[in-house]
Amino acid sequence: MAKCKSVLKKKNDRESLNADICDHVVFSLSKDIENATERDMGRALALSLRDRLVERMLETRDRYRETKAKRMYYFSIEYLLGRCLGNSLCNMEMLSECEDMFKDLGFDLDEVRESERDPALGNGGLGRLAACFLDSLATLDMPGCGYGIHYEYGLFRQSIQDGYQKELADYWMADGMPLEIIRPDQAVLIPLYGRVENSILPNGEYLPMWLDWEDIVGVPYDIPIVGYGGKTVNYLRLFAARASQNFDMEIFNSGDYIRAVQRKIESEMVSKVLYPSESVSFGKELRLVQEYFLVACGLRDITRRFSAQNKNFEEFSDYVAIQLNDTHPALTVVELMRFLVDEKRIEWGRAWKITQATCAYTNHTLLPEALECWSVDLLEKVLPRHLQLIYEINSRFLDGIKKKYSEDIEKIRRMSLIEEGGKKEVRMANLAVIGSHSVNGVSELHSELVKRRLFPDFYEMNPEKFNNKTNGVTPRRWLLKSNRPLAKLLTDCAGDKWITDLSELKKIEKYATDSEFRDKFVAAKRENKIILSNFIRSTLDIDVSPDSLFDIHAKRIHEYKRQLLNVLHIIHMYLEMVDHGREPLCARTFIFAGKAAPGYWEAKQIIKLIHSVGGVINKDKRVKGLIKVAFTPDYRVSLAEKIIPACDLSEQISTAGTEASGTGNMKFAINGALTIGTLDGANIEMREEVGEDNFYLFGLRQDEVENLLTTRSYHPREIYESSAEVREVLDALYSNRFSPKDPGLFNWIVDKLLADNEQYLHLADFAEYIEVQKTVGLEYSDPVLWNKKAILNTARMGKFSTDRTMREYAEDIWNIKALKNLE
Ligand code: 26V
Repeated sequence: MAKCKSVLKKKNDRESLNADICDHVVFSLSKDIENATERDMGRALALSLRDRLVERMLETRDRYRETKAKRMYYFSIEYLLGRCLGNSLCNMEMLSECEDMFKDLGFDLDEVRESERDPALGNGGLGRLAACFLDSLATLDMPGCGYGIHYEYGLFRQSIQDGYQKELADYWMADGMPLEIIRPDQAVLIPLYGRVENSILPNGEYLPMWLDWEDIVGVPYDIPIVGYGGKTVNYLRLFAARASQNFDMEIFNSGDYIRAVQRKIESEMVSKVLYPSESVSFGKELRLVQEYFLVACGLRDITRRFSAQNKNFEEFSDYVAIQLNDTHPALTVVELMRFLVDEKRIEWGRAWKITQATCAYTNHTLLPEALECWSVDLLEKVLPRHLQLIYEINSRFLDGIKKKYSEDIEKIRRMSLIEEGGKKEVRMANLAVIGSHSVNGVSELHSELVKRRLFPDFYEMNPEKFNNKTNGVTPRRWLLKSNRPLAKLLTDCAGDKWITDLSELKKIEKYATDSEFRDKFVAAKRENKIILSNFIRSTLDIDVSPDSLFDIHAKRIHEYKRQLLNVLHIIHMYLEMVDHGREPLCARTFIFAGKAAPGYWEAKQIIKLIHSVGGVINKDKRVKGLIKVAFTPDYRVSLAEKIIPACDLSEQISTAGTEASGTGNMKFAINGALTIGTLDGANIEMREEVGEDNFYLFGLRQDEVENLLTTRSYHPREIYESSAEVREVLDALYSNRFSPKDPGLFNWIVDKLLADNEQYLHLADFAEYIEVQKTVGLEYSDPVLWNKKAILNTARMGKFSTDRTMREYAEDIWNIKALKNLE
């Protein structure tokens, strides 16, 4: 526990804030206060907020320094922050006050907030998890900061033309980012390319020298991360690539000015754009350079901070923990070895122990195509010294295995860092495992599969390394800020402790059958549904009724997430109605949202399918408006904040054993949606918590899936032959009912679903999915029953706060402690 020595000068009362905003309008924006627009006021507010955050950030830094606290650095190639202004105001407990103040000044703060661009520096779950972690660390007063890349272009924006996804560039910084702080004085120099010269010192010591490298500069940009209550402000440090001064020297020498500037521009390419996740990106030189850039900038920053307080690198891991968010920053293991061995001249065995004690690795996917490998040739070109080190690490590691397991050649081949087939490649996952003291998965099932399916040999050798850390989400952004009607109701009935202790919501269990509470709960949901209906009407020109069941599937488009299964159900409902005259048990609005990787053809076709099916159903008079389908484009954090609070039924229907955890599933349930889902990822633990009566379960279990696939005994054509429902749906697709102008467009889907051993077993789960969906319709028609279940979902999701997740990492992996500001 530390005592705060600095006195905060900036006060949060209305008068001080008002004065600061006016000052910023004049002195930062150079405008007269009378002529300030809404946008100017928004910027001035952000700058005034920044002043307050900076003060607290300096205080937090002093607190950590003075206590010589061990710090955790989260290394992640992606962060999906979402808008920062509202969230920071909310955590500073200034949001309502600012809203009132803006209203008095004649402005609408909601509109100002709507105009902020989302920094979309991530693809999906992995990046958003990192952002939730940072929020929780700051809220828990823990010394934990994020390191990443300051991409100029974030994840592409998605527009829809004629039902097809079109990608647009995301220049998120167009209006500047008022909250960030650029720190050119802390820039670091990163070498790349070149060659290694092996020399021997007179004393016989081997001295490798990395020569003729090119260098780029990493310039840090800090985004303050304020914890709830405003006491602790950590930061996310993002590095932007800049050309080094050495280029200017070359310009002077060579006289070829334009070519030299060209090279300057090329070196700044490193942080130009975030890669959208898809397997084809492996092998791309620029991506490898990005990964190294993050690691090298991060480690230089950390070692510099460490050196300022402690000269003895033998003690490094007593003060520093580094969490590798998937394998993207796995080169940390090699870069830290290079630093300790080459620069600090620490003996190899000691250096390896320090590296392992510092690093820990989280796996986020089981999909084999997503496991990173880098070709030896590319590594040799970009990072020649690192390749040497990788060989050395591997050879010592394999020596150990040989000693332990003598001559099990197959085992040695599997565990080697080098894949020897055809083109030699380095397996980044193996590197991350052996260079870390902890390897974790992100849900109980996933962590079991990490041990059994991904790394059985490593698990056998070091079972103590492997552990589970079930994901969570931050209740601040995903309930307090994004669902204010529900948040208010919860606070009114259970007090406000839930904001930092989500398990407090257990207190509302007793209201599950209380009609007064239920009415208010329903009213809050309805308010959110009206907002979303209006949004859908105004952006898509689709009329949806807030009284219908909102059935929502929002996540990246991928075959394993089975948006196709959802569409098959919609088609089934439609055919039931128009071909058989059987009306659904309740009116439903199917809402989809999600981006497809630009190179993932099937996923893009699924987006087209959703639009085509929606196009036919939405305008078919026979449906009488009982089924509606809407695809809300450009899914991103700010859109998720609109969609999730309005959901009745959350689709979490991946094939068992494919979704590592999911975090959208948690956001929906906390906001009072019921889940229809498989026993996959964190669904399993959610169902345990909310109770099996309050979760719509269907589908094969992971072991059944594995059995079908490994014995190659899944023959979907048999299902087609024996099930009239399946036949009708697939025949409708094949007969161009949803693609009259484009015959054959969706035939590939039918062919794929009917192919032997179709990987995601869509048809195997179809019948049960349809059945359980019927139960959903039936129960939605009974509001007392439905809302009891919905209330119990909100009440029992306490486990899935990232506050719990972060406490577990802090205790079991990082060994870091909370350091409160006691003022
Ligand atoms: C997926 C794919 C699929 C196609 C081939 C290339 C490729 C590359 C990467 C990925 C997934 C990236 C890792 C990721 O985002 N995993 C997600 O992490 C979340 C946070 O732990 C977790 O909730 C999700 O289940 C998991 O998919």
